Amino acid sequence: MPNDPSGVSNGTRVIALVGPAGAGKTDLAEAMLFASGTIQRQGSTGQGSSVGDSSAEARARGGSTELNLMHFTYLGEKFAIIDAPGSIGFAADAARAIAVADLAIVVVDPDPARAALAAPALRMLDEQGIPHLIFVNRIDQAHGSIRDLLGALQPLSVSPLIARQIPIRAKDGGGDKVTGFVDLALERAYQYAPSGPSEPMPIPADLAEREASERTHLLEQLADHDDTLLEQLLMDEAPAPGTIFADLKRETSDNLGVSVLFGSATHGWGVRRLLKALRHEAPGAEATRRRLGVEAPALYAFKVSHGGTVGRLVLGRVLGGGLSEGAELRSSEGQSTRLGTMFAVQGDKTAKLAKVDDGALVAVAKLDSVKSGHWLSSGAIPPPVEANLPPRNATLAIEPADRKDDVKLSGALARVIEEDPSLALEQDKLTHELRIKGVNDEHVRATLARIKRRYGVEVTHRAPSIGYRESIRRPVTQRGRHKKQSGGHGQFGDVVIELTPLGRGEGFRFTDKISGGAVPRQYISAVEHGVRDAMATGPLGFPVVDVAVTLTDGSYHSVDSSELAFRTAGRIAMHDALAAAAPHLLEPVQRVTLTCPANATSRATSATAGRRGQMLGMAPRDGWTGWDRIDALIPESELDGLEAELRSLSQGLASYEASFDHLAECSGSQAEKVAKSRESEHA
Ligand SMILES: Nc1nc2c(ncn2[C@@H]2O[C@H](COP(=O)(O)OP(=O)(O)OP(=O)(O)O)[C@@H](O)[C@H]2O)c(=O)[nH]1
Ligand SMILES: [Mg+2]
Repeated sequence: MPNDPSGVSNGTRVIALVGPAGAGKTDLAEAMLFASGTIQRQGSTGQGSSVGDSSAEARARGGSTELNLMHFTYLGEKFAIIDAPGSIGFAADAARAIAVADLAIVVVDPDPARAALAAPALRMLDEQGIPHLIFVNRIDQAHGSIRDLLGALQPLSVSPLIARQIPIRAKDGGGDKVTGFVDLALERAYQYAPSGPSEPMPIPADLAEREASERTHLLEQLADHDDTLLEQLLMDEAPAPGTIFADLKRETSDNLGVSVLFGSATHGWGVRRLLKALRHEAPGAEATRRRLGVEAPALYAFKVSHGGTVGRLVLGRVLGGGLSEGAELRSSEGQSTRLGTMFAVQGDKTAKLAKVDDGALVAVAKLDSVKSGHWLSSGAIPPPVEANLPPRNATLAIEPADRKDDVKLSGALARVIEEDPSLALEQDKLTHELRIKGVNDEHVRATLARIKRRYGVEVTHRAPSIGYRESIRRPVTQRGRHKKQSGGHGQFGDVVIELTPLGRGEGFRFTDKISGGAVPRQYISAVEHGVRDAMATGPLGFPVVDVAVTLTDGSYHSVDSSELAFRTAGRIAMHDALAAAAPHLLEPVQRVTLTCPANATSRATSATAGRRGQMLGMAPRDGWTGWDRIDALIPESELDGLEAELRSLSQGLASYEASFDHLAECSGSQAEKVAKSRESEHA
């Protein structure tokens, strides 16, 4: 994509809006569409009138539940927006799209106490090397100082933050409010207008001194990466505006510094200044093409959507050159694929396109073999794109409310799972439960609501059964006899087994020590079958593990013995042996790795202890300043609600990953509770 001499690019630049839930990303997208003249009225998410968040789930929640795609032209420059959901449960939806954006705007709240909420977004952008700015939104509600906010944000960022504006304040009743800003690069002041562009004004006299010192600081920050500017500053020469803007552009595109601007999405304040910054400073598709290693015109599929009226659409970004409908491309899987009908996306609206520009976001129909995360290319397939997907902390056992909907439900599940990489489905081997796994409870419930709305399938759900097991304490020798005389042909099987406990995790062992043909060869495996039958449900009602059975003796009848008779004898022997062998309950214990900001660590530790957790260790989180990592073992039955508890004690920031570690003996009141609920289930 050629850049013209003004440094302005010709393709479409993609801007991702990221940051904490409720910071105002979707409203900022709306404000950008309005300020650029793309829409005639500015709606808002608060009133359910925005271009973004058009889905029923997002409207009901009052926050984004999936990414929103939009595009606009500002002063002849083309832009596309990826508006990401901030809430952790829904954030994965935009992860792949953000990874291929040219620039991200981290939208934050002005309250310094809420700065930490921006940590995950800043961290992800730094790790993936995605150029970014910070936009401090809700400046209409700002009470603290921007300096304090920057102080709280700086430790979360690898690169220095560059304050680009200082607020102009006016007394307002008891406190004061922000009524405009001084732009430090331009050295101009603006007063916010109730609607429409801010108006130029002289720099207020009482701000002159602060302006001068903040501007000097900004220039010194730039001089860290510009020796010529450094010399000019040392010589007390005033740098040319062109130098300053070129440096600011480089700071952003090379991830040397993070510019911070502020304003208000709902009032449209500071939005035009932000658009100008994008126009002059946002890197274009060419830089992203290089970052991702794209060598020929290609399409990266960042999401599959089944939500619209046009059926299955692949949402993607074009890089490395424009593409036309019908173009012959190769997929990551090596298949040759023709580009289907293409659409531009504006919220929930789509418009057909015959060809797309370099850099554009596009929705493509009839790409059935293309999945989210795949590349399509006219040349070499670029390397896989790394995206940041959260762990799945919530599981629900589900079934259709109406049995007739079984097939409909599997179809619906396949679609929502194809759309959302943070969902997964599993069938539990023991309980045969169908389980849906998602990031958190809210995420899974929103998915079930979507299934009902779109596909008309009502789903009932409950907490998944815990995989309890049982084992024994005492060795036992036991005879099992099955004898039936009913008229003609009878049934006869007779075995003696020794049942002994094994070590944890050793499973099951069956040994045949029959000598002299007490049990004929051909019936031995039937005896083992019978033993296994009895192990499926032990005396406490759960599958039996970690036992050894030795077949030592028995007898047979030349006419009446059969496989079935010996299988029954084996089952009887094992059933009685288990009951006599001091059975006990085993519960699954998960190894849990928990991460949280350090100010929440002690509360997270007590939450762990309160759930019968055993602490394994605690250390600073690798590479995350001000965060801790806790390792613990927690019984699976205690994990229910942990995710919600952690979030509530950490402003929504703490999270955990868990995986099965071992089965542990469970006794006392805990075991009684489990046995009781098992009994009532059986009743
Ligand atoms: N006062 C004020 N309210 C705002 C401003 N920007 C957004 N809001 C309100 O804040 C609420 C959340 O805004 P959204 O744009 O939905 O927030 P978001 O960042 O998209 O949130 P998620 O989609 O959940 O990540 C809405 O009620 C907005 O109307 C602002 O500048 N000032
Ligand atoms: Mg939103």
